[in-house]
Amino acid sequence: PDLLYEETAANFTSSAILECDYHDVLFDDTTLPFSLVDGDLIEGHRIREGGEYSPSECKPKYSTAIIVPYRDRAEELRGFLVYMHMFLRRQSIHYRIFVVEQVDSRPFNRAKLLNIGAAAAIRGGYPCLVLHDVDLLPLRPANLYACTKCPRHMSASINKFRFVLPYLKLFGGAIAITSNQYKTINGMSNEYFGWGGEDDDFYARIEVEELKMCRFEPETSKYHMVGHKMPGNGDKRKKFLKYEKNKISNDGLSTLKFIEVATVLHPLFTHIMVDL
Ligand code: BGN
Repeated sequence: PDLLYEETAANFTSSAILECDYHDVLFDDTTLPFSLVDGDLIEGHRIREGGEYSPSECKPKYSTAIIVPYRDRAEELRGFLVYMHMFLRRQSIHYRIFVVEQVDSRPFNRAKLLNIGAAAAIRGGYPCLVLHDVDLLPLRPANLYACTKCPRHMSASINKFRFVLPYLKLFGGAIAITSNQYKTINGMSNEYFGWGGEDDDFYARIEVEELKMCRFEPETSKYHMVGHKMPGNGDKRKKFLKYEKNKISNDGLSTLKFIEVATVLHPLFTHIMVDL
């Protein structure tokens, strides 16, 4: 807990009520007790259009934008949204879920979609970003969706990898990073079309800027991966990683160009559709 970074939610400063208590979240590591019923989720549970939630019984200390790059996985997205709202509401944080969908037919560009979502979240005043794959579900309530002082690799322990971290510098899946840190490293590269490598590039940026990454203990970092994510056949992996500082400033948030096709507020998420 002393890792946690104190952030005030800019838009939620209702002064009369007490700050939320994070003790229960951090120390109750039992299995999740909720049932997945959508009706129950939307009605009477104060999730606002666009998939934004803030507890009303206490003042949240953390304000987090969850950004999900997406294309073509409607069933997974549906399950993800229902599960995540149930999971996140129990954490007494203020959050909003942004789904950034690539609508063109070029190979999927996860990192560029994350940049687009991050830029929207930063414009919206969110101090903390969680960059999150749609096929990952957190299994431990103690895995708080808030930023730590260090950029945090949240999904270190995934069933698909038999709950073992495949390599020490793995920095994909689910990441919590402050908006300021994200700006410092100029976000992610826009050039990784197709599967793989963009997360290694992201980690390289963290190293170049000397931001130390961190993780919670493996037990807390457990995730369930839905389906089987594997590199598609036609995907070309980038075989180079960019470590140099000058390249970082030439490729990232500062050079982000895309066409925003539409943005729609759904009951459970903000849907940003883009042509890369
Ligand atoms: C690595 C990928 C990561 C991926 C992990 C886990 C590359 C870089 C090749 C130069 N890295 O191999 O992107 O997150 O596996 O699946 O492909």
